[in-house]
Amino acid sequence: MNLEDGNITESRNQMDLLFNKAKDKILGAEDVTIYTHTDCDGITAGSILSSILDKLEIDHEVNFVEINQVDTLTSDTDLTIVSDLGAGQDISNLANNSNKSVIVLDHHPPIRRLGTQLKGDLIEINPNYYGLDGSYTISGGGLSYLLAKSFHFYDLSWMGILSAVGDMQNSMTGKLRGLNKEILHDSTEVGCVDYINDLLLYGRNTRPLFVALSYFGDIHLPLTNNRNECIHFLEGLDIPVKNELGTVRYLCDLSMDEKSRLFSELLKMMTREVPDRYIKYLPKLISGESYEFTFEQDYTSFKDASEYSTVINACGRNNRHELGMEVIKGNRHLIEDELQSLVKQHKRYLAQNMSRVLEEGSVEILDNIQYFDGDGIKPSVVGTIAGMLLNNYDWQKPIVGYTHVNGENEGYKVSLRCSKLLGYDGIHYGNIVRKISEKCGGSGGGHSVACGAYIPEDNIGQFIDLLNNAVKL
Ligand SMILES: [Mn+2]
Repeated sequence: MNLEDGNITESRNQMDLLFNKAKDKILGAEDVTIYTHTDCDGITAGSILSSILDKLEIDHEVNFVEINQVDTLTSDTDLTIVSDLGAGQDISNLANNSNKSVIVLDHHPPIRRLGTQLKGDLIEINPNYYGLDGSYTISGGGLSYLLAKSFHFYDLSWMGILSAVGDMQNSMTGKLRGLNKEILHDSTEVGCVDYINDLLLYGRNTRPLFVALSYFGDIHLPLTNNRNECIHFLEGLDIPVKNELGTVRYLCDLSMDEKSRLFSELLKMMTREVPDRYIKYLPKLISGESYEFTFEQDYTSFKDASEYSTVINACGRNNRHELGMEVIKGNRHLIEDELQSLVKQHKRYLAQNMSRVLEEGSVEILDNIQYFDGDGIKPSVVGTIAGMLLNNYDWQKPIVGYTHVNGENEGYKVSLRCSKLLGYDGIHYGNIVRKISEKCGGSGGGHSVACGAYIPEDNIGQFIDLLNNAVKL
């Protein structure tokens, strides 16, 4: 195994003791309830756990839940597994029954101390207890795979890669790190995953290269949203847009030579656009590792891990988590049509709402941030749309979008996205947003360059002001 530092091996061994305990619990269970998060990582984690239990022929039910539902969850089964959430929430409702067991597999910062026991039997496995940063070393699905590994179900390892990529664990360095590398090792060993160094253009298998290029990066470039310019640019580099048969070419069709020419030109172009202090980070924005599933067909959304995660997110964000799980579990043939129309609708919805914000000029520019009132946009995609808008505006300021949430806790769902370059500056927006949202009577947090919050109705103005003042660059 090729892991970066010695400590990781010791941490891994300590975690393995718990995985073995969890394995015994599962083998002794009559039936199991699974609660997992609603995002790509959570859906994938649920799929791995369900696949384990299928193989063992143990009855189970998978439920997809939001973070704020965790403290009210209950279960009738003798074993409950909570994945990709639970570490940061009160789980005493689940774990206070003396003849029941709970396994928590979460990579988020824990609120309980290591070894905490409640009335029921609790096995809590979390990398943060062992000095490993759960935001990039392993995902919720990754932990679920390590559990599968204790049963020798190595064939599920590709799902651990899908969940890591879906959780953006590779986004800052362009490659998977920490325990994710163990999963990558397993999945290449069994031959279900290939990885190559490639350009980080989204849509390697499904977007014509000139289209992929027009969406590239979170910095505004002469190529941004300009397909004609992209075609000229490629022609200038002697990279044909179509092959001899007249079929349009995708990134995955390019030779290494063509890719390196493209890399150099993009680097030059971006160097002209950014302040000097960012230049050293540019190569990481342009190239990195891409992960492919060997058993999937070329030119489909399932070949590349990041495109696959978009499909799963489309399911999750449209409240069709079970559809995403069936895809991952290999039952795609049963839901092919439904899935296709859902993904199509999802993409159309995103494009329409993005154009609406652009056309209405709703983005307000403040000194240190820019924001838009995304009223009417579904709360689950306001962040996706903010991210899509980023390279149309000033990439040196984070962009914040918010939209109404209905239901019990009326207020706003707020999402922030910014260029990775700002993340390299060392600003952790997830932490800033968490603190400010608490000041405003809400809650929030997340990654350094992608995070969100819930803010009470009347305090949204205060939130925007505080955020604008907090991030003096
Ligand atoms: Mn996760």
